[in-house]
Amino acid sequence: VANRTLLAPKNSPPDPKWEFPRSRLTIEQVLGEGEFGRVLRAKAQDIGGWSGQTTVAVKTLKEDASASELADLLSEYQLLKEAQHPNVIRLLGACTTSGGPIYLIIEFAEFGSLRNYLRRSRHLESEGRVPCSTLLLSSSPSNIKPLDQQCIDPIVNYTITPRDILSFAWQISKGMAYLADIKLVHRDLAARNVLLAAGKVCKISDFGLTRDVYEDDAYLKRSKGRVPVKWMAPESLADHVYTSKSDVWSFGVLLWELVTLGASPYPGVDVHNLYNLLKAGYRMEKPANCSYQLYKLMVSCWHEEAGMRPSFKELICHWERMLEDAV
Ligand code: ACK
Repeated sequence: VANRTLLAPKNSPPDPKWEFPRSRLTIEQVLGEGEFGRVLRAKAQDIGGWSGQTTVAVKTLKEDASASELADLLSEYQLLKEAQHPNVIRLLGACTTSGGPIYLIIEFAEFGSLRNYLRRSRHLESEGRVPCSTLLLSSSPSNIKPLDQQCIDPIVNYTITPRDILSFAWQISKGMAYLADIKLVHRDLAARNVLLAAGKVCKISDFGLTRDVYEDDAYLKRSKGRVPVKWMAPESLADHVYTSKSDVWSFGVLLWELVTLGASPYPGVDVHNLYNLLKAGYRMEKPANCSYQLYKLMVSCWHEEAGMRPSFKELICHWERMLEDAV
């Protein structure tokens, strides 16, 4: 028997612009599960302006989810309605009527999460199956092998070139600059929360913790269990202050994840010691295969003073310059 909290609250009328009939949705398989959420792959009949069957992803809650997780999902629903950008995951519809679980229907990203994609590409490397591997971002574009030297499909889909890394950073910065513009603070930016769609297009996702920014540009967090400590800025850890500049800090950690092909940040550091280490000036060191130029940008995102960190708009300019140089 489904937990009542998973069902749509009876007193909230469905939004006619987004409500999608459950009868036109066919659930196919579970793509993944978090602590309280579940992502399913499904086929939707005539959705998002397309006629016929479209593969979609469906976000829902697990049976043991609480009222606060339901609130997060509903808040994600509201925020996704507002966000329209090629680098932000697109909402296609929702099933919120009584008689079933709440479903958020979002676009399907064929490569899944960026973190898993990065890790998969690493496995191919270690198996010696990918000829265009080493991420010597510090050197010239000569380490980007021409297409004909890459492996054939499907492996080629998982190859990562230095240019891809720059492109991912650029795309994520564009999506984040857009969110900052519409006054949304993500609060959980990490490689696990970016999806990779066809054509290696990055889509910022997982708005469960996202909030509208208050007038003073800071958000005071509700007390909650899930805290992505290793991605959090010192002011968020100490005072629960979240701004677009604390998102920039998280983006710096995401850059480190990109360059290390999905490694876990601050290896060996206990989360309980992290705040004191950061306050004492400790930062992650430059990964071996990372250029000084890229490391400098990463470290600039980790400036203790939020105001001294670059904005996402400034970061976009840096990526564009670096991408030009890498041609
Ligand atoms: O790396 P993955 O296969 O990609 O594992 C996670 C899992 O669900 C739990 O989040 C996948 N996932 C989430 N949203 C989507 C989506 N919109 N399209 C495709 N896969 C998704 C994610």
